[in-house]
Amino acid sequence: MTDQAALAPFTTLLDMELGTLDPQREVTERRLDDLRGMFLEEPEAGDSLVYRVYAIPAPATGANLLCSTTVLEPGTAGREYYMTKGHFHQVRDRAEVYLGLAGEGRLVMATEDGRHAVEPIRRGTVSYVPGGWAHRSVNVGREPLVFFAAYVGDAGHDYGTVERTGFPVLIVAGDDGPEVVANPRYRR
Ligand code: S6P
Ligand code: ZN
Repeated sequence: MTDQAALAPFTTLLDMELGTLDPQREVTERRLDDLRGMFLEEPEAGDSLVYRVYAIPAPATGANLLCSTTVLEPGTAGREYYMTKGHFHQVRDRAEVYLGLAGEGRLVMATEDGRHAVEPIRRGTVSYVPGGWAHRSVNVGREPLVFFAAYVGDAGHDYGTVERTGFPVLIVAGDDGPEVVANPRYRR
């Protein structure tokens, strides 16, 4: 008997504007303190909420899909917009799909050999994150950025590599809106 056989079908109600789930299960909160060292300029206030992840738990096996919504608050630290920590999947070739639900954001992706890509996130965008690409979302708007993600269940998360190297580019607030600039601290 595998986990798969033990899992009965179920439905979750997703609020497409707020990103909340009913029933609510696991919620992970990230505050500015959890993002220390990730912004070029250290934010002053330590306890502001930056994002919440609402998960739909399933067994973390390659036969399952893990799904979640992320609600990323608007705000800036220095010129950088609020963002997620960002990660590679521990099992590097595991892919992910992001479906934009509300707000205005960017999905920043990077490979370990230094290539990068920046895609929009807004209501209706479906972004494919291929295996081997680290991914971080950035809220460039004034409202919460809300998106749904689904990924292969045994992917796992490697936060350490991104913590060491950073991403090749940053998304900063320019005079005419968001700009993509080289990250002076990026180390491959
Ligand atoms: C999981 C997926 C998302 C993120 C979430 C928070 O593979 O990419 O659910 O976990 O957006 O970002 P992070 O980088 O803190 O996990
Ligand atoms: Zn991921």
